[in-house]
Parts: sequence; structure tokens; C-alpha cells
Amino acid sequence: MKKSPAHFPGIGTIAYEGPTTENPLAFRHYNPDELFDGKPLSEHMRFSIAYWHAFRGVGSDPFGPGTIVRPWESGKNAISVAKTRMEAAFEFFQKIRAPFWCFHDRDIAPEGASLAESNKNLDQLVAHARELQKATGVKLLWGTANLFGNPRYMCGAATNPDAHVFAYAAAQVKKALEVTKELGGENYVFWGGREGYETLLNTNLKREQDHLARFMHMAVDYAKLIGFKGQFLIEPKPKEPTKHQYDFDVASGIAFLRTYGLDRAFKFNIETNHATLAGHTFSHEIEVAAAAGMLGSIDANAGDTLLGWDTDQFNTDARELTLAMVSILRAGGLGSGGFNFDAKLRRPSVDLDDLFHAHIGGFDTYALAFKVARKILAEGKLEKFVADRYASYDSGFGREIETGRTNFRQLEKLVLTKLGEPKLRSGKQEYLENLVNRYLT
Ligand code: XLS
Ligand code: NI
Ligand code: NI
Repeated sequence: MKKSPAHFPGIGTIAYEGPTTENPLAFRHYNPDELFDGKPLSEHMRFSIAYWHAFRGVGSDPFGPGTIVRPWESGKNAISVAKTRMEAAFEFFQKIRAPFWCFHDRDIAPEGASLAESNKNLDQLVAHARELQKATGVKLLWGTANLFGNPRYMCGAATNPDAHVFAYAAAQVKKALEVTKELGGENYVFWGGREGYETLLNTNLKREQDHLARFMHMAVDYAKLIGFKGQFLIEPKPKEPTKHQYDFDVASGIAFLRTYGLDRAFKFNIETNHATLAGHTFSHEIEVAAAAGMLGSIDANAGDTLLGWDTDQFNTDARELTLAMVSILRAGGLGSGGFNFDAKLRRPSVDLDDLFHAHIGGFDTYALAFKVARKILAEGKLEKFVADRYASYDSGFGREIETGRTNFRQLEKLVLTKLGEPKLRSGKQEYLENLVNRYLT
């Protein structure tokens, strides 16, 4: 491969310089080589860059066009621009020290006039990605298909009322699975795109959900057929772009998967901003997935408490992430998942180095959260408090309740003859909030 010029001139590989550094282009908390339990931090975190935001996002919004102009975007031939863009991306992955990346099929290669042409374009860019992955050691965390951008998907893909659109989406996902496998992708993500509805006046909800399940089954079957061993993930989101998305949150996702016999084939990719849009905390979604043994991966970003849409900001809230990391570590980590920075620059952040500042902040806050969460768990004060709170279920009639060895009659007798009125026991919320703050300061 020919050596490309530096697309980020003047910016080298980001170094770890520790919490006291004054250098804004250095890590203060993320030291990828630092060992924890004998494993480097980079392997604990498995940070990933989202191609669509970092390399396709231009800062456009409904009120105006893009503001972010990258030098590598000029050129008439869409394929060669896509190749140069990808070279810039891999230079960035290396300089920011991200071991993984993620993409949608249409992020990396232009859509053609027909499916055949789109597939041909994709093949060329996948070949290029393969070489770049080999040359840099950067790996694919997950692949996915864009089933929401093209007008054909305006009423959904798998949930489209037109079977023709379903068929097209099936063909697109078939190809996306093949290329994800070819690039060694460790997971494959289904974010609901436009799988939802705008109005029930024109919608057969039951049929649409049945169709979505058929689609997922076909994907699982095809993965088996081609020997794709990656983990399937559903990424819930309650709304946007449609008013009501079917994969609303983790709990409704679990119900969907169990209803249609898909629960063994899927886990969840939880996005912070989607959790808050659903009226939950990030930690809540993690705990719901973990409780079902279905915690898969994280789309790392943040919303804005004052705005009701997916602002996809970089997360620098150490408190929120520390509590999330406590839940993730307690659940045993993310396995083949990772932390994918599904986050974009604000519209006025037009400089090349803004992309570095954004990811440095995201990596650092997560690394800090990881370390503080480990300390919280190691000291065990929080864990002990919660364990003690449920201790009455560890023995006696509490144990019998948990193991299904008692019933209403026996419990009534116990209360009437022995237990009487329960004593009020404080939940100690304020004490616990202060305890958590002590770790953060
Ligand atoms: C959009 C989603 C999307 C998925 C991938 O809100 O977060 O970016 O992560 O399709
Ligand atoms: Ni996402
Ligand atoms: Ni999102």
C-alpha cells in the first residue's frame, strides 16, 4: 500500500502523561499499557471509534448544512475519496490509540444506483479496510447496515408494510454480515433505525413486530450458514427517528426476544443517550441487561438533560460513568463487547484537533471511572450495604421464599404467631450518596 501523507499533521500519537499534565493533547487517566489484574487497560476498555460520527459527521442539523470540512473529502471520484477518508480514519485510530472501530455499510462506501453496484463499491472499501486493519492492528468491534438513511426505508426496513422493502433490507444485511465476518468483526449490531411507527392509524403493530422477528431469525440463520461467530446485539432506543421505536429499551427488548425465541442469540448494545431518552439512567439499562445475562456492549456517549433528543455528546460525567462501571464490572465486564464512542462533535467544533480533544475526554473519563469503580468494589462498602439490606432472605423463612419452599398460608401463620409488625429499616440513600462522592473527590 502506498504511504499516505499525514492527515492530522502536527498531532502525534497521544501519550499518557498522568493527571497533573498541562498538555491538552495527552491522556491524564487512560494509560493503555497499565496492567489491571495482569491485563492492560486497553484490553479492559476495548475502546472503539464510530466511523459515522468521526468520519462522516459534518455538523449538519435541520437548520443548516455541515460546518465541518475535512481536507480529505475533496475529489470527484467517490470511491477514491472514500479510500482516502478511510486512510485518515486509520491514522486517527492509531494516534488516539483506539484498538477497535465500528461502521455501517454505507459509512465506508457510497451507495450505488443498484444493490449490485452498492455491493461492488462496498467490496472495494472492505478490501481497503482489510489492508489497513492488517497494517495497523486495529480491529473491528462491530459492523452493521444502514437501514434508515435511504428514502426506501422511510417506513422502516424489516417492519416496512411493503414486503419488497423487507426483501431489499434482507439482501443488505446478508451482505453486511458477510463483510463483518470478512473483517473479523466481533459483534453485529441491530439498531432499530426506522423500525417503529409514526401513527397507529396506518400501522399493524402485531404484523410489524412479527416481521421484525422473522428478519432477526433469518439473520441468525445466515450467520450460522456462513460461519459468522460474532455476537448479535440489539441497540434499544425509544424514539427518534420514529415517534415510537419497537426496541424501546432493554426490558422491552428482552420481552421481544423471548416472545420470538431469539433470546439465546442476542445480547444488548446499550447507549447512554438512548437510556436517558427512555426515561432511564444508563446504570438502569446496564443492570436490566446484566440481570438477564444479556449485557453485550456499550455505545459510549451522553445526552443533554435539557434536550429531548439524541445529542450524542462525548461523556465527561465521571459520576455517571463511575456508577455505570460499577454495574458493568460487577456483571463481569463486556466480554466480546467494548466501549464504542457513538458520539459527535458539536456543530461549531470545526477544527481537526477537536476530534482528538473529544475522544481524549471520553477515553479519560471512562478510564477514571474504571479505576474508581474498581476501588469502590474492592473496598466493598457499597456491596456490603446492599448485601446486608437483603440478608433476611439468606436464611430461615426468607430463604424459603427465595427457593419456593413456602406459601401464603405459612407466611400468614408466621406473621400472626411470631413475626408481628416489621421494623422500619432506613434505605440510607443520603449516606450512600455521600459515600460515593468520597470516591470522586
Ligand atoms: C443511532 C444509533 C446508531 C447505532 C448504529 O441513534 O446510536 O448510531 O449505534 O446504527
Ligand atoms: Ni448507537
Ligand atoms: Ni444514538
